[in-house]
Amino acid sequence: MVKVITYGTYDLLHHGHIRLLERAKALGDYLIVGVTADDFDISRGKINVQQPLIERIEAVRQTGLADEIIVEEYEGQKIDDIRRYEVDIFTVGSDWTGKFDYLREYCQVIYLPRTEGISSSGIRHDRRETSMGLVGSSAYLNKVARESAYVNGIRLSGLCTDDVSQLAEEVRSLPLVTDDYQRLLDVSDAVFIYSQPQLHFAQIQAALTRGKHVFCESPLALSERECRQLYALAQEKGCILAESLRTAYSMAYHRLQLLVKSGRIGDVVSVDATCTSLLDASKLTEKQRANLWNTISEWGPTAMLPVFQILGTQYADIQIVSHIVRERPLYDTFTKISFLYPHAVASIKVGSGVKSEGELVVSGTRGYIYVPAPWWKMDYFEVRYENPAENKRCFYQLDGEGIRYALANFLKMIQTGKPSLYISQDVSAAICGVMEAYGRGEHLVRI
Ligand code: C2G
Repeated sequence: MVKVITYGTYDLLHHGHIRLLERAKALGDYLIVGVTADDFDISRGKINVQQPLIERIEAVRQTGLADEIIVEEYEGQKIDDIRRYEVDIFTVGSDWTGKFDYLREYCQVIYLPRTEGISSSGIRHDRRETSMGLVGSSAYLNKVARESAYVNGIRLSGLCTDDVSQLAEEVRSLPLVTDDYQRLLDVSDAVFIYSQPQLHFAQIQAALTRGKHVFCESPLALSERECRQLYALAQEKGCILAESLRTAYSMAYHRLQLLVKSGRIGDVVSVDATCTSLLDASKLTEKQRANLWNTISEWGPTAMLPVFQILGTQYADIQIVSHIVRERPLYDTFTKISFLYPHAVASIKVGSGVKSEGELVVSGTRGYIYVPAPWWKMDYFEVRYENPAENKRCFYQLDGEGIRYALANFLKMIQTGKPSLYISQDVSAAICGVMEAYGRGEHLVRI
């Protein structure tokens, strides 16, 4: 019996895939098809896959061409599989010609002519592109513009800003650059908002009112009530409203949460997150200084994310200690917030005028998780125990600081109509609640 093996993502199965499988089957008597796992695709840069693994496996099974289906999960697995299943022939489409010659050591390698004129990325792209407008003046929008190129199905429609001085040429040369927000909405299906926090509520409300989807940097609003009002409006309008906090969409951060929730470090007693980045405001123009976010807005939501997602949003008490250098608008250079829970405590430290170690530590009754700085762009963390021999190191792919994964998830939410599971409305509202308390000077001690 001649055994043949082939591998693929098989996203949005099309006739190009099926023709490949038919010809692969014809090469022998028994065809094994390796379907790539979601993580494996992300690790090799395929972040736009629409269907989860289970759906892609089922689509291949439905063709009736595979005698056996396995999952491809790691780099180099092909060698293991060829030896384990005693494969005679490895085959794959000619777009991979030369890439798998190393397998000739284990079996025959045949590249089959690729079917021209069809591809999963083409189907994704044709699935009604989403035009997305950028809102704000921060240099962060330059990264968003660059990262959006990795997400097929998103097209940048334009920019609404009152100051282009920090924006790169590729942003300034978008089809529409205006300070008229309604004009940007005219040409957009969705907006990415990274403007001043105090503008978020009105900008989100205006976009949703016009049936536009919104991806906005946290905080969505400066009060819990307004935040929930926005989510209610999004639901009423059938639009997506999601937080664009890139950390929430990174594989490493998502897996960290799953490990914690699975009890691997026992009961969590403390979560400590620090985010600092020194800012030299003296180099900024007057306009840039006026558009600066205060530190609690810039870093607070990111630092609060693991606190609220691991310990929940129902803290019993909160204490805020802040170094405030300006009242109107409020500007802090360093803020520490402590949250008291019935059986746990959490603290965040954020600073733009103070430098500290940007680490995240989740402390439990059996062990703890340590994420080195800059934890908010994590691609690695350690699970540590009393006996170091039990320690576990976890590595994950993180390209482009994670912004492309956030954008890919935003697009998926728009296409499926299902809001994000990455940041719940309660977490989003809790963040806004802290911003509200801070703004009112509640629970606040000045240093
Ligand atoms: N294919 C084809 N014609 C197309 C599209 C795809 O012959 N128009 C072939 C590919 O060459 C591949 C298989 O169909 O052999 C599955 O393609 P994809 O799902 O795009 O996955 P890909 O990552 O290209 O698969 O490690 C090997 C790779 O996983 C190969």
